[in-house]
Amino acid sequence: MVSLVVPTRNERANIEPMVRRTAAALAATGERFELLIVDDASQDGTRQEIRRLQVAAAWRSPERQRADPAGNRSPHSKRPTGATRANSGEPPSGLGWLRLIERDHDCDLSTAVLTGWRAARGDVLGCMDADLQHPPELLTELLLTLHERHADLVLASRYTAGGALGAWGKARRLGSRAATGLASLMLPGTLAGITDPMSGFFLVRRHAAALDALRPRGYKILLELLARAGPQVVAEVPFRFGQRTAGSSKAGWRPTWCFLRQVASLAAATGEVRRMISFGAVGLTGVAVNYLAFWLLHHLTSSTALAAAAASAIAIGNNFLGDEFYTFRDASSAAPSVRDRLRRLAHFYTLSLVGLGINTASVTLLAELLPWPAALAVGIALASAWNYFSNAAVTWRRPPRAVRARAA
Ligand SMILES: Nc1nc2c(ncn2[C@@H]2O[C@H](COP(=O)(O)OP(=O)(O)OP(=O)(O)O)[C@@H](O)[C@H]2O)c(=O)[nH]1
Ligand SMILES: [Mg+2]
Repeated sequence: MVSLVVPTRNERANIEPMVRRTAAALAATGERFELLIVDDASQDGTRQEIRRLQVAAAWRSPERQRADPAGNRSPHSKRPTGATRANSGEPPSGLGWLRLIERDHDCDLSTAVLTGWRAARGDVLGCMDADLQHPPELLTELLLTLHERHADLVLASRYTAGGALGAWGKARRLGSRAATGLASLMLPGTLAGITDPMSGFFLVRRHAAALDALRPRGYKILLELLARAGPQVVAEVPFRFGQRTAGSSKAGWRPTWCFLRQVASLAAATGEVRRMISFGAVGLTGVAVNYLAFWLLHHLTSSTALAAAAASAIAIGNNFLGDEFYTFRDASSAAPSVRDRLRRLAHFYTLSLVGLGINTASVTLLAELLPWPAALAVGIALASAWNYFSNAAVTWRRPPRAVRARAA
């Protein structure tokens, strides 16, 4: 059974078409389903509209209405318990239920989805926006892909080949790209190969969702799931993000702030912060090696430039060994042949040279504007950030998790 959670806040005008189209798309798969609408303190009659549909049966797909015009009630329905109020819109003896969960306190998108999943009865859980920006018709393909690809999770992606952002303005496109890029940089292991970790449209098998491990806050429940539950096989289906035609957006600064906190907390939970600290510590040993090597070499050669260049090369080699065998040991042990290690060494040297260039260029430019210790501090910070993120993304790149699904 598929349990699709749709969080709502003041979406009255979208409810009827969303429920009708969703029911038709899920009924087309032939699987039983429940549509759980989790409403947070709507004031515009959203709840009344859902209750109306529960009795009117207008949400049933045309096939279902024909198959069971009498609208018999299902014996499988049971009321979930808990702090939230819920009711069951029971379908004709067959495929679908329409349920409403009402919350009036602690409203938050991610916890709304989790509340829905906790009350859900299906072995496949899902999430979709109510405002039709996620085309419900895609549910049929999502479910098919989940089964065909034996995936733990299938997500609708705006960024994979065939996907699109639709009618978004420049600023919003840029914001979305920046958020996706930041998350991928900060969580390279978790998000390797996943093009749209911010998608709010996906299906996941219950056993791969690890509901008790999730600590959701804010908007990005998929990110939370990918990082904390770690589904093994992820598939993507392209889609074009639709336009909101009714109701108003709840996007704003609060979700942005929540997102930044969420990424930081997931980076800590998945060991990425520890990895950054380790990379920094290895870098500090490199400074000590650099000094020592320069001191020794300066005694052996009369050329200061040669001694400095050789000492730097030795220090970079030291850093490589520390990162290969400690900081990124999980990635390097997955490809331990001499050839792989030499390839990584070549990448590391190349990226370190670029880092040196970044440092030199920024110190040279900033020394005109700032006292030299401040200019040097900025140069070192920029070069260190470059070294870490470029090596995490290239030298010790984690194998991609996503399985590409059919193109649109
Ligand atoms: N239950 C619940 N649902 C919410 C909350 N905030 C937003 N939603 C719902 O979550 C879905 C996504 O919210 P939107 O406001 O459409 O966010 P968005 O798609 O990023 O923004 P737009 O593109 O401007 O529509 C919609 O179905 C909203 O009704 C909340 O606090 N609680
Ligand atoms: Mg929306």
